[in-house]
Parts: sequence; structure tokens; C-alpha cells
Amino acid sequence: MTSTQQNALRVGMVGYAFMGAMHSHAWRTAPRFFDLPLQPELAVLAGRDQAAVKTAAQKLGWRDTETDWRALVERDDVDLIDICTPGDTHADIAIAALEAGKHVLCEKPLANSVEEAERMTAAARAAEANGVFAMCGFSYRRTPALTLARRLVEQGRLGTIRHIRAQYLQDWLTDENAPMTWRLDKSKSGSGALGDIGAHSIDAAQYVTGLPIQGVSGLLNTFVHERPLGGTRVGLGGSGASDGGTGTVTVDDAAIFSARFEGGAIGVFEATRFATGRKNNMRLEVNGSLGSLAFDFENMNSLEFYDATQPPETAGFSTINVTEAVHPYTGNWWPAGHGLGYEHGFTHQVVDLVQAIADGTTPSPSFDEALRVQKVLHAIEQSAATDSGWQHV
Ligand code: SOE
Repeated sequence: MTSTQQNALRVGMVGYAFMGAMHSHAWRTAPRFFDLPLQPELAVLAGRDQAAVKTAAQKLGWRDTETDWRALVERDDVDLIDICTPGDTHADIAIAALEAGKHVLCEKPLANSVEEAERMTAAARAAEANGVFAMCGFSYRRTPALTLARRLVEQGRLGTIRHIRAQYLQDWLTDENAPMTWRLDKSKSGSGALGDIGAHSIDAAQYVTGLPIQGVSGLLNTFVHERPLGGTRVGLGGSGASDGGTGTVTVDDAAIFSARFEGGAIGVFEATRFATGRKNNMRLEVNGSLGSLAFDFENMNSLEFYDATQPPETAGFSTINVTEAVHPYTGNWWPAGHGLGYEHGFTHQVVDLVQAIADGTTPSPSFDEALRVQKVLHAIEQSAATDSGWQHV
């Protein structure tokens, strides 16, 4: 099967659940709204069940299918492998793809352990010498408001950073009868809320401030230890109905941790799937010597900004409507005020990955950056496991 155009970037994707559907949307949409130097093609979709992957390919717009990712990474009509699978397969697929000369986009978190992430990063560094590149899919940093936040910090508009405050609040597990999923099985997911959504907050905090986390103290908690087997996640096409039996939850339901950043800033983080009423509430606030910014994903087209250099009589948080053509990415979409959604961050992710590949530059977040997040996750788990510094009252 050959490309239909000269500057094609033929994509092979592994996995077609929530992230597979979202990444398919991004690959389809990016060339329609951005002038790209390479033209993504949805070439091959891989999944273990032949009938199911063919149905998914038809629905999501993929030309061909495979039932074995190993066959996919060896195909000479595929240029990039997009990994949308549970974390326990990220390392094997990414390393095989990079060694086969394929660019890689890998969903977050990079891996289920630092050891895996280190092997993936070594493979990415080696591949880059041959003009093969890799990116990890921390998509929230490509929400226009968070990209703007990064620019304001870079311009010095916040001054010296003092506080970072991050929460990622969901509630899809509040019901103790919500069924087991791979996300609750440590052997598949690596961790629970910590790595699934806490990783986003860690990446966003480091990205916006430009400051790496240097130390953490954490607490992990599991509220519900046994869940019904056989159901599907409600809200992702699942009814939650179960066919009997229970499984043991082996990951955290919630994580809270404090952090020390390079330069002396301190941070508090919270990630939970039990924040009743909060559906996908990712928030970040940064306080600096000259100002503050605050982002709330449930109001994702706005960025709150406080300029402490303003005279007191006019000081106050202003709401920046991040939909003007001057703002990151937004000029390629709708007129000011019409707003973007969750899916646009994934399209912007594709845009920047394709541009980096065409320019021969390292995409960001690179596997090296994602490895740093993995090390923070591991440090939090180590801290929580040793209960160090926890004073019992
Ligand atoms: C968890 O519910 C989840 O699907 C994460 O896995 C995604 O990374 C995040 O974008 C939305 O929430």
C-alpha cells in the first residue's frame, strides 16, 4: 500500500479506545486547519481483535489494520507509530518502533516504571541520531491558555516563582460499584490517579514555570479495594453493568503531594478520581513576585492573570479570553470568543510533532522530559511507601 502524496507522514496507531479515538481525530483534523510540512495519513490501525479493529478502523478513518503491533512496526509503508495502549506495553512498542526507524508518539505517562522510561529514552536518543523523533503526549500543555501561561512566565510577567498549586479532580470512581478496569490494575497501568492524571499536573507545572521538581513528599490512598468485574467504564460508552465476581484494586484512588522546585518555589498537588461532582477539573495556579496566573480546564478558554505591577486602585485578577488570533494556536480556528475544547490540545500536539519531524528538531515533551515526570512519580510512590516525615497526631 503506497502513500497518496509525496510529503506523506504515514501513521500506524496501536489501540483504539478513548485515546485511540482522540488521536485519530487529531491526525484527521490537524492538516485541515494548519499548514503542515508533512501530510499525516491514517494508514494502519492495530488491535488484537481482528473484527473489532476493522470496525474501529472503518469508524475512525484508518486505511488498513493489523492484529499484531510487531507486524505494524516492521511495515515499510508506515513512518510513525502512535501508542494509545495501557502503560504496560509502552516500552516494548516504543523501543521496537524506534529501532525500526519509526517516529513515535506515546501516550502519557511514558511508562510504568523509571527503568522502562530510561530504556525508552535511551532508544529515543539513539534514534534521533538517525533523524527519528519521539514525543510523549502530555496534551494539556497545548491548551492555548497553558501555552500562553508559559509565555507570560518566560517574559518575566510573574517575576520570581514562589507557589505552584495544582489539582486534577475527577469523580468517575466515586461509586464503589463502578467496575474494575485496566486503570485499577497496577500491572497494566503502573499507578492510579497519580500516574494517570497527576502526571498531567506534574508536566504542566514544570512546563509553565520552566522549573523542574527537585523533591517531593507524598500520600497515596485507595478508598475502594474491591470492584465488580466485567463491566465497562461508565461515560466511555460503558454501562457499568457487571457479569459477577470482583477484582482487587492495586493502585491509588487519590494522591496528594508537596514539592520543592528548582529556584526555591514550593508546590502542592492533588489528583483524585473521588472528587464527587468534579468531572475533569484540571487546575493550575502559579504565584510569583510580580503576579499570578490561574487556569481551570472547566473554563479552558480563559486564563486568570494578576499583575502586581498595576497601581493598587486598579489591581485585580483579569480574565484573559484566550481565543484571539494573537494567542497560541487559536488563529487557526474560529473567530475570537467561539472557544476550543478538550480535543484541540491533541490536534495541536500533532501539529507540533509534525513540524518538529519536518524541521529535524526534538519534539517537546521529549522522552527525556517524560522521564523526568516518571522520576517524580516514582519519588512520590517511594515517599508514600515509607510514610517518612508523617507525624501521627
Ligand atoms: C483519565 O480519566 C483521563 O482519561 C486521562 O487518562 C487522560 O490523559 C486525560 O486527558 C483525561 O482523563
